[in-house]
Amino acid sequence: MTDSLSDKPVDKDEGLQLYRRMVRIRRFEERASQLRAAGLIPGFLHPCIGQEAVAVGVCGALGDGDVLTSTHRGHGHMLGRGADPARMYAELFARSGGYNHGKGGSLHMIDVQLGFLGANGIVGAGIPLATGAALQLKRRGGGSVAVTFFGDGATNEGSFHESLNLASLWKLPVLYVCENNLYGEFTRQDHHQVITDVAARSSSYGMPGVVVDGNDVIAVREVTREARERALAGEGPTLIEAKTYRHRGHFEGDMGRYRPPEEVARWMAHDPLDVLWGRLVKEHALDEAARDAVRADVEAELDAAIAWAKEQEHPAPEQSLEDVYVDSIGGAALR
Ligand SMILES: Cc1ncc(C[n+]2csc(CCOP(=O)(O)OP(=O)(O)O)c2C)c(N)n1
Ligand SMILES: [Mg+2]
Repeated sequence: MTDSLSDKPVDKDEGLQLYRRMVRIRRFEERASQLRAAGLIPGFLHPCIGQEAVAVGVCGALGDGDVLTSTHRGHGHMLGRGADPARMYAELFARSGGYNHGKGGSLHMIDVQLGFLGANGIVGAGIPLATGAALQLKRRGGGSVAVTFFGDGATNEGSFHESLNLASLWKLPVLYVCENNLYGEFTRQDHHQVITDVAARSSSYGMPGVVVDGNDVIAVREVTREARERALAGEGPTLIEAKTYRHRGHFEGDMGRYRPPEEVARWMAHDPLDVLWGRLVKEHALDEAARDAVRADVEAELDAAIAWAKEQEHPAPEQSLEDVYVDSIGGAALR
């Protein structure tokens, strides 16, 4: 198991692009929170605010043919992969223009064209899906990898252990990315597992395990690149543990009061957006005006996305059985 920190200089344009992507995720979710409070979004939202560097760092190291599976906290992963915020908002608003035609919501968003094989409401369920996808990628002759995001809580699921075992045995091109935000719902990590570093679990499966500062987007991108190269070279999977923290509760409406205030304060002071911006200021002398310009740009993009999504219709009742699996007494029918 190794630790990884970024010490290489950051290219200015690349750094700005990564910063912009993180701001887009943060503001997408902050605005979603407001829109939910205003009654536009039915159903749950699990914000990843505070964890943006994992999504952006990992996705920044991937190729076009790579595929990903996500979790219940998946907006950042999907935006990091390049999804259209307008179609995501439409999905959250339960409108036909959404990624799932308004029938899936936050927990089921998918864009196969982007290789984004779906958010997932079942904890740990994306892990075997990515492992299976990696088997298929290998059989097709290589050149691409599968990536799966999951939380610390998910590493107690059988699906995690079974997947890592087979992927290691078969040397599958898959990257296991654990976003260790120190909590599974309302349960602190030391109340649900005795280890501190989830990456230590890699040793049981004979694969490398890497701990990375999950709030340092450059470091995350670096370890992902290395793991991807290893996978493409036929050397098999890597378990990456990104230490991070969610700024908010488990879902919208949970105030997160089970967390010690000093712990929250410590992590808020290590905000992934500020970590990167601090480096850009130090290395490229960027000023507040440059930061404001990025923010204004993202705000305008999200204004347009929300306006478009609000204009979309809800699916008509007669469309209820389209695009879904339907169990009927005579067996399963797929429309
Ligand atoms: C199989 C399964 N068990 C329990 C739940 C309820 N549940 C939803 S999120 C969650 C916590 C997951 O924690 P973690 O994997 O650390 O992800 P995080 O929420 O911290 O991102 C639980 C237990 C579920 N959705 N699926
Ligand atoms: Mg967690």
